[in-house]
Amino acid sequence: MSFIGRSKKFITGLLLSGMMISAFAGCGKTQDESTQIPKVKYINVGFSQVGAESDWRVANTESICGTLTRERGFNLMYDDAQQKQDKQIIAIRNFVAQEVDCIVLAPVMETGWDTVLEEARKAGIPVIVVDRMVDVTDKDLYTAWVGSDFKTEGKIACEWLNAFAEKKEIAPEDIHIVGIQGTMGGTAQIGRSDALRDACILYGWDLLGQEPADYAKAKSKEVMLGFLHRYENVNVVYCENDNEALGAIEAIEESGRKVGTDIANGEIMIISFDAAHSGLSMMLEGKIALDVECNPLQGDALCEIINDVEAGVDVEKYTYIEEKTFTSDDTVKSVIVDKKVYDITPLTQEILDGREY
Ligand code: GYE
Repeated sequence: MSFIGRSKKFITGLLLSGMMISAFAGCGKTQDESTQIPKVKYINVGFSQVGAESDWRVANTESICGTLTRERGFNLMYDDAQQKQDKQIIAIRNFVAQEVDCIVLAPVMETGWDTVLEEARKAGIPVIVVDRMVDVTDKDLYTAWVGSDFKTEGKIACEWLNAFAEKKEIAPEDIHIVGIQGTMGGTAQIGRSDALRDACILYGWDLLGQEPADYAKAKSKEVMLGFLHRYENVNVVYCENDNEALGAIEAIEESGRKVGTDIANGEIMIISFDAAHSGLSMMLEGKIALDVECNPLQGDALCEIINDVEAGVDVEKYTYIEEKTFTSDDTVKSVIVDKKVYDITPLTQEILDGREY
């Protein structure tokens, strides 16, 4: 279905959906620009993003919005759901009403998508899922998915901690660890939290507690202050993203403790995910020991998939984005997860300066 053939309906849709029009005024477009009717045949894409909760999310939005541009043949409608699933469902229904060519969904959580994705399917609109996954009974409700292997990210972090402890001759029962979790029910949280729980059982670490902080710095600081109050012996903090790591560091320092890798002598080690600029800067200061990258630059892969789908070309169902792991401490050079070797790169200023986000 081309956009030109149904522009009248599209205009009506836009006029009816005042709420959506205001939401589209993101992604660097002005409201007027984003609602302008394109004169040439663009691919109309509706993008429902989780929110702007973290540095990762901001980089992800910039990557997708910076790729699905007019110059590349797209007319992008962007909706920020402020971390609310019901807002995402409303956005998808509006995209369907406007008969977009394709819907891109970055779901806040895995469950609860069957009905609305069925509505998109009935309207003949392909749905591409990005970042976290959707847990639906019929996998054909979405055409493709692009994102990261979150469970593997978690396993890399835990294998690193195990190898680090062995090299430093720290007994497993002397590892007193807390987990600061992401938004509950999203694939990133599930994968990373599960990996930690599994490793604690496998290696015999003392898991003091796991609590959610929605990937946000302020909430994480609060959670960490609570942990410090309850568990004087905590010596490792497993933060499920960099913003949480920044909050945990503030809490630790304000309560008079020191962050670092010398956990046998009272320091508290921070493990984090994303490898955003903010997290890696803290690593260069020696405050984050390990940061497993979660690459938010999904725009190019997504652009290719949408073009293929529109051209009727078969696409891969799952596309994983490449990622690295960085450390402030070169004790461990690599780890093996599910028989694959993952290098652990000691971070330098030069590496940080050369990164895109
Ligand atoms: O790690 C976190 C973000 O789902 C991978 O969500 C994403 C996570 C990311 O807010 O920073």
